Amino acid sequence: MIENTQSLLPIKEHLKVFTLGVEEESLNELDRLLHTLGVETAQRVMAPVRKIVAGTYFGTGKLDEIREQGGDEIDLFVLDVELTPRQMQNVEKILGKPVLDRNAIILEIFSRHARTSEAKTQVELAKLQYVLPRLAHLWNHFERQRGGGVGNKGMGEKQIEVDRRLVKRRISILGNRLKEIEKERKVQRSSRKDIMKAAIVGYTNAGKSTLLNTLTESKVLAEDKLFATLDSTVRALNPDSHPPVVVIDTVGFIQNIPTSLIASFRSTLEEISQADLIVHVVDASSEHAREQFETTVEVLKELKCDDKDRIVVLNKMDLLSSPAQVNRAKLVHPGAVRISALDLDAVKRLREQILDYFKTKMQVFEVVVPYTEGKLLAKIQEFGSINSTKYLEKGVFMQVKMDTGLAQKLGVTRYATAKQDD
Ligand SMILES: Nc1nc2c(ncn2[C@@H]2O[C@H](COP(=O)(O)OP(=O)(O)OP(=O)(O)O)[C@@H](O)[C@H]2O)c(=O)[nH]1
Ligand SMILES: [Mg+2]
Repeated sequence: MIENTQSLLPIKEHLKVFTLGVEEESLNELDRLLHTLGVETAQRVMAPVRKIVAGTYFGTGKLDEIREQGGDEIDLFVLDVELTPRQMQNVEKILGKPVLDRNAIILEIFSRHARTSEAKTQVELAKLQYVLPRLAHLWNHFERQRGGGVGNKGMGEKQIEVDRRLVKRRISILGNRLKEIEKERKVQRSSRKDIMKAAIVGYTNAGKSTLLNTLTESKVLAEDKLFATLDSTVRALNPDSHPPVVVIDTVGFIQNIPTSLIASFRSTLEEISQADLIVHVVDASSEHAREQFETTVEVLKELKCDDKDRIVVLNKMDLLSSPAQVNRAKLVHPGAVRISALDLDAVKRLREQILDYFKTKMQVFEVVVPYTEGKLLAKIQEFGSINSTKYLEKGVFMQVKMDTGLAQKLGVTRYATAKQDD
């Protein structure tokens, strides 16, 4: 039975991988994804496809060529496209070696990096959903890993049937577990519903976790790895601010992200849709800063979060040396805040900008809270900035600056007649 720990890649030291892609930038990224898995590409070929061949994606002539070029030394072919189960099986027959696609590589990275039980459940589910329709041919990879030979064919087919049933059962267990986790998350989220939230989003490796760490003085794992973060961490802005603001670190995006992954990470990604403000971090030092910026914008659109207020941050500015590089970075998004997440002063400026954003969303209200309404009084004091307080016969009169949405929820609806400063 395949488990989360079961690698989709053949287990072998110094695995020799041949990558085949249709687009240069994406193929380079595939090499980086493989590098994250500790695998270096031995050979690579770019072969733009004018018309996708239904059964094999690439033309069979091209595939024959690739097999010849790869020769005996190749252990695995990775195609930088999304292959249907049937295509994968057909291509494997032609190439005579194990074949994986881009989605399998991303899934493998996710499964190795998952740490929290939520992330582990989400990834295992996505992985099994990927494996199920491909079990017949992946089974051979797994069987080799188990150490046994492939055995006699009849036995193999029986075993595949058993595995298929086990995988289906496991998918349903994981689905239920995820529903439970989602419920818990909802409870956690509702306890934060009155607090202002800024979600840090962006392409993988942009520096999101590093920025969260400097903004909130925490120690979330930040690494030079693709998809180092798979779960969302919530931290209060530090030093504490008024209004209180929490910052949320999120899983990074990548082009052509497998849709099953997006679906199983729904509850994690939902943190973004609950946020008031999106802090979109871009790695300004990447050659592909603009494409990565656009991919993130696209994914935000898919998550229906594109209408949210946003601050764009060009990060890693410390790595740009020439004015030409700086100018190129600026073009990614004129008006972006330029920082290095490692530079405390720059991060402090960004912090001010985030706070200013929340302050502009606030209005000055006047309210008289009866002495019997202790809870309401406490909420107003916690989330608002009190300009003045008077103790009247009917209750406490306050002139308070607070978020208009929250004020409405609390039933504080009268705007102050004379606008006041802080
Ligand atoms: N020089 C420099 N390096 C940075 C900066 N910000 C982040 N890094 C480095 O970039 C790498 C990736 O940073 P992370 O914070 O893990 O990136 P992330 O966006 O959280 O990545 P994922 O969680 O994988 O999506 C780490 O090695 C960081 O030390 C910066 O402003 N300057
Ligand atoms: Mg991270």
